Amino acid sequence: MYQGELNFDGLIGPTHNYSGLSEGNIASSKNSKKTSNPKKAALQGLKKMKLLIEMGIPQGIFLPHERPSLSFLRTQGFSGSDADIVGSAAKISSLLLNQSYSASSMWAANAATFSPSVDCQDAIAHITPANLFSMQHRRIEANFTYQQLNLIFKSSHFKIHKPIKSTDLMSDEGAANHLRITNSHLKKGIQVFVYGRDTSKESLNFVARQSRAASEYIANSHKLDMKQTFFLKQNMKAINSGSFHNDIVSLATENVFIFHEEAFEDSKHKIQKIKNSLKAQEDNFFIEISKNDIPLDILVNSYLLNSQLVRNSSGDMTFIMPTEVNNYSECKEWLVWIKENTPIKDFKYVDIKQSMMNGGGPACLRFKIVVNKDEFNNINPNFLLNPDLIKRLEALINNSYRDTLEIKDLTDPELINESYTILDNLTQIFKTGSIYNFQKE
Ligand code: SUG
Repeated sequence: MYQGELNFDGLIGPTHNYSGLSEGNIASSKNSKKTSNPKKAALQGLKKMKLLIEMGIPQGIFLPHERPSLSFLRTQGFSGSDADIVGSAAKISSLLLNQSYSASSMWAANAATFSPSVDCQDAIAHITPANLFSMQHRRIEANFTYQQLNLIFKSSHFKIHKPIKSTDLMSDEGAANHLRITNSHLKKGIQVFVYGRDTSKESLNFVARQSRAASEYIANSHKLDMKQTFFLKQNMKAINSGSFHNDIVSLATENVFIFHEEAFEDSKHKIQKIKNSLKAQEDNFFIEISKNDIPLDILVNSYLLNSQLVRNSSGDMTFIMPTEVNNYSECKEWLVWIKENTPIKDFKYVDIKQSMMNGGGPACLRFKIVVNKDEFNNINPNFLLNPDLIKRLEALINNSYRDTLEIKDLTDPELINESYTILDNLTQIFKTGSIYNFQKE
């Protein structure tokens, strides 16, 4: 029976496209209106999941959300048949149509925030789905994420909260702005919440997506020990350089915490406070990347820290990075130093270019949790990847996903049924019964 880290990746949906919907996300803007390849995207994502399984780390999977979201378009005033709704949205507002088609639920790091039971004062694991208030195309993910979490995690062992009510002051983007430092996964840890703004407005070039009030709300409702909980503010420079989530400029796994010098405001002082609270424990690796070694813009372009850092079977750590890291000599030099001076001894590179072009690296694609054996037993096994499920998913993707999707294709009424048929097949493979609106109507 397993205990420790496992990850849930979002299966990339059949409508993956480049609409340029995320202001402040440099890759999303740069690749706006390019042609996407949903088939390649989904296979690349699956291949990354297989790598984790090969390393002995169980891998979970989230189903794609219903796209197009006709219920969202209805709330915007469109009505009639499915084709009427899409047709009139296409005429009146291509932005609304594109939002309704976004496959952004693939970035599971934004699905929710997780606190393992060992950190929570009521000794139960807590999960809060993100309300994703800041971006309209992402805000529509929250309800289905809540439903799906309830399908996967048994309520006897996991407390699934409702997403925080969406307001400007309560803006939550999930685990992408949350870190946990501990000597080993199942020991009590320190939780660090990273937020972009204290108030509803702040003078930035880009949106600061996570609000402090939302982070505090989650820390309280997860019943965390406040002596072991910290709140760090993102440095404005980091947000303005394109770090729209903190997981582009820092990461933590067990006793390794890596962060860029310019990731946080008042960094030296705040990090020292975290270090002090760890005093009694030995062997912590707090690794600061200086701007002289890797300037912020190179860190953001390479996605070096949007990587998965996992404990491997030999007891060392493996760093799973996007292949793009190889394009930057600064990153390569830093990796040489890392290998010599830290427990990170093994490097693996994954090609997830289709997701990267929308600003989603390896860490964005996964929702990391830590469970004990009893909790692992209370996860719905239908959502855990195994060789048979991989084969069935590969067959479905190869047979029914498109290999090109242009933005103008989103106006094609045929795409509605095509997407829903694939989702319907997925519910059969995952044995969920009817979970999408189109299956209930
Ligand atoms: O929210 N991109 C996502 C990328 C999320 C990355 N997640 C983490 N850093 N954890 C976002 O900006 C682009 C959609 C488009 O342009 O079509 C998008 O939503």
